Amino acid sequence: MSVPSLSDKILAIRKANPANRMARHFDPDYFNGLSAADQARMARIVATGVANTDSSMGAYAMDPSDYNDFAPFFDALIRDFHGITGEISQPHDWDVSTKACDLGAIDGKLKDVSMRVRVARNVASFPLPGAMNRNQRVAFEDEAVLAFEKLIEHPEYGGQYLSITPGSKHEIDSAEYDRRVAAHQMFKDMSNDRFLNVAGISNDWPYGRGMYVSKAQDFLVWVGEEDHLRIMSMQKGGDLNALFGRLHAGLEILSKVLPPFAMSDKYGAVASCPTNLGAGMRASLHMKLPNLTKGGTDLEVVTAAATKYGLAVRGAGGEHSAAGSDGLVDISPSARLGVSEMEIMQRLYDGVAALWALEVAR
Ligand code: DAR
Repeated sequence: MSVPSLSDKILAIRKANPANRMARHFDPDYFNGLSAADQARMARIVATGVANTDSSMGAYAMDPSDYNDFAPFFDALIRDFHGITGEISQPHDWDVSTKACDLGAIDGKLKDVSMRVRVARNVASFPLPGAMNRNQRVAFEDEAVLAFEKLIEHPEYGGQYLSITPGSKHEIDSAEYDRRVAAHQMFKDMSNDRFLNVAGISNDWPYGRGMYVSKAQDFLVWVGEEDHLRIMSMQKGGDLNALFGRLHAGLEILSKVLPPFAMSDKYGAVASCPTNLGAGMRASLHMKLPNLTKGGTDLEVVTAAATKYGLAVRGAGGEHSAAGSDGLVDISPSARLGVSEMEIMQRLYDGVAALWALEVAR
């Protein structure tokens, strides 16, 4: 019996798993028309969605050039996920002074929400994490450490770099690593993620991985997670303007001391996953919605309500996690491509106001 070809496998996945966007948009005729070298490249890009048939996206770019080199495939995938039919363009607007967005003004009870906004950035001079070898991961980490030495010169961002690369002069022990993960600062062991494993993104764990954390613990940079960098601002309380302003200023400093970021004219910030293109931003907050989630037992009602306001709902433990028993959920705007940073902040503010009104009305 002949071994099924990659195309045969993907067509079978498309039938059995219609939610797998890679399978939905994979075109065997397009694939067969590629050179052998490009077929091998594309096989790595789609490997995660072939092995994990329950993927929602099912593809990761291996190099910034992939989005151009395989444009027919990626364009269809990106339009599907981001819901864009017309022209794709990525505006940038970080002017936090335009409109006050303080959740505490909606209700005093919203002053204790935990907020986080992050952007994904990759530098153009390295392959994306799925195609890096161990030396490249450590070499990139060394570049990031040099940039952090400059960041530390700014008092509001002063802090330290914590590496989990064996032998690094910034290496922390496993107890400190576990403590930082428990504090929701450091990312979890990537080698446990079946999606990232097949894509090669978690290869060489834990080499080339670490995090920068400011003294105030309100500005962090993950090094070597799903993207080269995840740059984030975090704080309790409802002041979204301060949260976003801190991220923007920190990003500006880093962009001047790091090698140039991989940016696409069409898709904005280049990311490993097509879901993270555009602003490359995920703005989220943890809030308790015990009524809308029936004490955390039911995400259906809150997800349906959130979708109406362009918001996504996750459990507070991150992607693929459940809600807390007190109804604690992670709320974030879904749109990342074709919307500016300030539009994302505004959608989060407006969406939270609407969800809170539904919560207190129950
Ligand atoms: N689980 C993968 C990725 C989905 C998007 N989330 C990211 N990039 N962290 C999937 O294709 O379902």
